[in-house]
Amino acid sequence: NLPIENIRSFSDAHPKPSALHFQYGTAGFRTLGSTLDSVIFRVGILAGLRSKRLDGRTIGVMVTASHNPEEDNGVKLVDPRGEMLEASWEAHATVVANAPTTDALLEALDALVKTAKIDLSKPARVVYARDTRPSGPALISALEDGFKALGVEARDGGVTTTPILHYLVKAINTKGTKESYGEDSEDGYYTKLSGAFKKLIAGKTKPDPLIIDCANGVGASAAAKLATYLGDSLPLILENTDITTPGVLNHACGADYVKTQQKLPPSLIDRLQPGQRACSLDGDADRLMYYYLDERGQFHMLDGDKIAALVAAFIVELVKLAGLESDVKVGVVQTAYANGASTKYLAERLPVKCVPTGVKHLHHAAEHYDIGVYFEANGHGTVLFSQQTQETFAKYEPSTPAQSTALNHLINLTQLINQTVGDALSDMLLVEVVLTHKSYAGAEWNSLYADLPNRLVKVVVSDRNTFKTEDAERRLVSPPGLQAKINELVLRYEGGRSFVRPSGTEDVVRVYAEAALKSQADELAFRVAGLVYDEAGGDPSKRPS
Ligand code: G16
Repeated sequence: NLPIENIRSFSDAHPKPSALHFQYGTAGFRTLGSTLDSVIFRVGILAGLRSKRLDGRTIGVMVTASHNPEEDNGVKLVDPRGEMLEASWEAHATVVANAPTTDALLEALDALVKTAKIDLSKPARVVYARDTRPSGPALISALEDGFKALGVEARDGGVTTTPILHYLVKAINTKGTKESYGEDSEDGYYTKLSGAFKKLIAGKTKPDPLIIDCANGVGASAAAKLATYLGDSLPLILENTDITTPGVLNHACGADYVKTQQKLPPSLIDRLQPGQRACSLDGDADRLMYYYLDERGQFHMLDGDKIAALVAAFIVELVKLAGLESDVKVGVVQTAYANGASTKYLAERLPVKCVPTGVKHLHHAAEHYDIGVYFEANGHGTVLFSQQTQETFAKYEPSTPAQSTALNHLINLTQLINQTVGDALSDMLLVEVVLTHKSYAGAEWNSLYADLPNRLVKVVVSDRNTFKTEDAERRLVSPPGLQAKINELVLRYEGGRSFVRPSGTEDVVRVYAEAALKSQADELAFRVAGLVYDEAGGDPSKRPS
C-alpha cells in the first residue's frame, strides 16, 4: 500500500497554489520557478511510482527550464532508456500535479496505482539533477521530500546538463548488459565522448580554436570539463560562463537568442574574428547553434537544419563508403520550422519526415530508420542508430581498407553521439568531426544550401489552448476560419509559407513565416501575427508591431 501518513505529512508542507493549473507539456512542467514547489514535490513521488511500474528500473528527473528566462524553472521525467517520459504518463503527471489538496493528491495517487497496475512492493530508483537557476536548490529539496514521502532510492546527479542526466539514466539501466551505454558517471560521459572524438579526427589537421557561448548556464561548467578531456585535440574558448550573477542566464546570449534574433550575442562582438567558428549552447546545454562572420563582418547562422544537412550527408557518404548502402537506410526528421530550403536539399538526397515540435516526436519518428537524423531548427537534435544497425556494424566484414576505415568511423560515431536526446556538446563534437573530415570552414558548410529568409514572432493571447493544429502543426483547425485568412495572406508573398501554433513551453502563440525576401518574410510574419492577435485578443499593449 501507499505510505499514506508519510505522504500526507510531507505533502502538507508543499501545498498546491489554488489559483494555478499545471500542465505536463512539450518539455515537462515549465513555468515561473516560484510557483513550482508542489509540482516538483509531487514529481518526486511520481518518478518513484514510474520506477516501481518498470520493475525498479531507474527513472531520471531533471529540474530545468532550458532556454526560458532565469526566473522560470521546470521539471522533466526521463524513462529508463534515457528517452522522454511515455506519453500516457504525461496525463497522469498533469492529474497528480493539479490535485487541489493533500486528500485529493492521495486519491489521485491511489487511482494511478490502480490504473497503471503498479506493484508497490517493487523498489523505486531515481537519479536527479538540476541546472544553475537560483530557484533550483529549493526545488530540489521539494523533490527530495517527494522521494522521502514514497521511500525512493535516489541518486543525486548534482548540477549538470540535461543530456548528461539522460546519459546517466541510460548508463545506469544498461550497466552490465550487452547494450551497456558507458560508465554511469560524468567522468564516463566525458571519457566516452572525448575518446570517440580523438579517434575520429586522428591523422587529420587539428581544428582551429572554437568559441563557445555557454549562455551563462550549466553548459559553462560542462564545457570546461569537456575541454580538459579533449586536451589539444580541440581547443575551446569559453564565453558567457557567469553562473553566479543574477539575471544573466540566457540573457542576450545562448542558442535561443541567436536563433530568434538571427544575430551575434553582443558579448561576442569584439571576440569573434571573421572566418572563426563559434557556437552557442542554451541554458541546459541541449541545443546548439553555430555561426561565423564573413570577411565583410556579416553574420551567418548555421542552425539545426544546417547541422542536419551537414551530418546526414556525412553519414550517408560513410555508409556508402563502407559498402553498407543496401543494408542501412538513413532518414531525416524535421518539424514545420525547418527552413524550406533545408527540406528541399535533404529530400533530394534521402527520406525526410515532418512531425510536430518536441523532441519526443522527432525521436520516435527517427527510431523508424536504421539511422535516423533528427534536428529541430532551434538546434535541438541527435542521430539514432538502431540496435540492429549497431549489430550490423559489429558483424560486418569490410572487403577493402577504405571500407574498413569508413566502418570504423561509423562505429566511433555511435560512441560520439549522445543517442538519448539532443546534446549540445556531443553535437558540437559531431559537427567538428565533419568539418575536420571535409576541411570545411563555416562558409563551405553554409553553402550547402541558401536559407530562405524567415521570421519567428510570438503573440501573447488570452488563451493559447484555443489554438489547435493538424498536419504536423502546419495547419490551424481552431480558431475556425483563421487558417483561411492566413492562406490568403501567404498567397500574396513570393515563396511565402507561414504557420501558427501554440507554444508548449511558454504562454504564447508562435508565428513562423518564410518568403523569398527578408523584408517580405518579416512583413508576412507580422501580418499573420496581427491576424492571430485580432482573433484571440489579449493585452492591447502586447499587440505585435
Ligand atoms: C523545448 C523542447 C523543444 C521545443 C522547444 C520550444 O526545448 O524540448 O523540442 O522545440 O521547447 O517549444 P515550444 O515552441 O512549444 O515552446 P528546450 O530546449 O526549452 O527544452
